[in-house]
Amino acid sequence: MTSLCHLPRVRRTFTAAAATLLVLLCIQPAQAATAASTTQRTRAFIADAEARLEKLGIQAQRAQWVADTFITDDTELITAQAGEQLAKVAGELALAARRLSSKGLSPAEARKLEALRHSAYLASDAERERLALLQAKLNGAYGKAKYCPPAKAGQTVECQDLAALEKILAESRDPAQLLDAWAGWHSQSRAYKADYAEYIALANKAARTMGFADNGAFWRSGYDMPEAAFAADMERVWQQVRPLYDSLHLYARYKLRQAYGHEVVPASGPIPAHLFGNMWSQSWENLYPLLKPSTPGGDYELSRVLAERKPSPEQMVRIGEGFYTSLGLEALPASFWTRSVFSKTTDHEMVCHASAWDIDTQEDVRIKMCIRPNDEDFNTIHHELGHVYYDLAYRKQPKLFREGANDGFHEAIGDTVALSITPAYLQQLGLMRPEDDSGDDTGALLMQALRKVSFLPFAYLVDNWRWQVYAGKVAPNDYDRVWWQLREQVQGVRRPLPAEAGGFDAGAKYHVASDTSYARYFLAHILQFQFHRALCREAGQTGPLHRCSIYGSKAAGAKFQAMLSLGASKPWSDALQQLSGERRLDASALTEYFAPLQAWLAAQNKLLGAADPAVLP
Ligand code: X8Z
Ligand code: ZN
Repeated sequence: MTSLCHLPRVRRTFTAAAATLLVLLCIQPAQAATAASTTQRTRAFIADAEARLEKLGIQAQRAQWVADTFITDDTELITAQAGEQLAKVAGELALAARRLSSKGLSPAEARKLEALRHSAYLASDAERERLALLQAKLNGAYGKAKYCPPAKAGQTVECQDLAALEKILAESRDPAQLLDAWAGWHSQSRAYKADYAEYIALANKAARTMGFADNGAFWRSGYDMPEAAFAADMERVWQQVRPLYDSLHLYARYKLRQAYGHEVVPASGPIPAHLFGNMWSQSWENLYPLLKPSTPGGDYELSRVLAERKPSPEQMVRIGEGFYTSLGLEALPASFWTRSVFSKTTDHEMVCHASAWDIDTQEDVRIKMCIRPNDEDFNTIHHELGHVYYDLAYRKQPKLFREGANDGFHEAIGDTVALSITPAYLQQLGLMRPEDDSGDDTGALLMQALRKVSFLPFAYLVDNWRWQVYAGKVAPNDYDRVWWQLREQVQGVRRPLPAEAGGFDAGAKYHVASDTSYARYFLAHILQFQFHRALCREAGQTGPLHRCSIYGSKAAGAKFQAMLSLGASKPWSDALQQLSGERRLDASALTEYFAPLQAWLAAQNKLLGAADPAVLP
């Protein structure tokens, strides 16, 4: 039931041979076999499962690739069928694996058996088919949604897709236009709210079959620790970073009030969601021109440079690849360049949300993106390539270990590399003139905070909402109420318009519509700073973390590659320890990275009186 943004590689397969094996393993009395032969049979079961999951997984991946890059009713059905076959077999194997003992197995074999146990299962063919169809329909509905504003007299209706609406949110400073684009997109998801509610009920049923309280509990169980401990860990780390976010929010409010006026931005309480330069107010880099420091050099914007230079999408991806190869990692396979999709097609619908694909879990790796020449996409390219390099690094592992140490690791790899896109590195690429780099780091650090710190509460709350939905604590009529309660409390952002009956604002986010877990990004935003600190150490850099770039460091590359090549063969804390010496999530690397900015924000907020609503401008 987990689908990955880096993609659905659900574990499933079932054939006549597997059925025979199950009969042997599960139905015949265990005592009839000697301990040794039982162990042998369990080993055979694992090997057989791996082979079948690999085959069906590849079929499902190919179908999904076509459905995502070419949305039609037919491709939706084909991908649903492939997904359903995989789900059926993975579920049956999971049930069988749960009846087997790991006694006598090596630690690696026991870990594989444990991985096999981790698939949800619906016994009824009809329900499984429905679940797979709903998943494909929701994904397609999100991908092709468009806002068609009412036509003005004498004009034809011009419908706007998400990319067009995002561009307005990024560039416009007209609150009415921003509000229209925001509301236009958020009104789309109501069309698939009923499908989503039905999907949740079926996914829960599948998770319950496997003994989980609900599908949220199933998701939380995938982190080598008790699920309650995982939720507590997220909360602990969120509290570590909250003061930094609060300072940034305070400073942003002051600047937004200056830009939009007191009527639009309140002196206290949550800020309207349409003003953050991003459809979900999840990353605020487009606010940089409004928030930038007045120090010299604060004027530099990568987006502006890229808009002037107009590199092709492929050229931008080649720059990304160049970073990875500078670390000593391999060049991307030739098929990556011919099979990836870098631009939005105009003759048919596609899902533009960026993703990385590992079609055959060997060398057929690809990315799918609708690349625009701006700062956000430049960073996202490095993010997607991180998935691809992780896939390539663990391709020699057995099938069941060809995964990230956990899904947060997978999301953190490319972001770790992107943390090394420093002013010094941009100058090396010729994307920054030396005279634009004043040596004062405040602007670059603020930009980084607008990407990373602003994101943390959003990443924290998406699955908080979803866990409550899965747990049955929030009925469809309350989806919006609880969504906005969390957004106000955690993010300090409010709905810019009154809520409407039948609304489904959470569904306006890709990962909700496509049922991709989101806690992974919260973990990734903490882990990437832990990885960065460790790799900078390895690269022999002793200066401040935010100035470190590991570009060109073969030592850092080798250390990184050693962790990546483990895949999921070890618990994630072992993988983390191998790289950084740490065994748990810890935001101290993030707070160390932003320490100079935290001091600057505190001084600014004091100077501007931003902390005191009575003296706000
Ligand atoms: O979905 C993504 C990636 C693909 S895994 C582009 N991200 C999240 C989002 O867009 O909401 C990256 C950061 C958060
Ligand atoms: Zn990703």
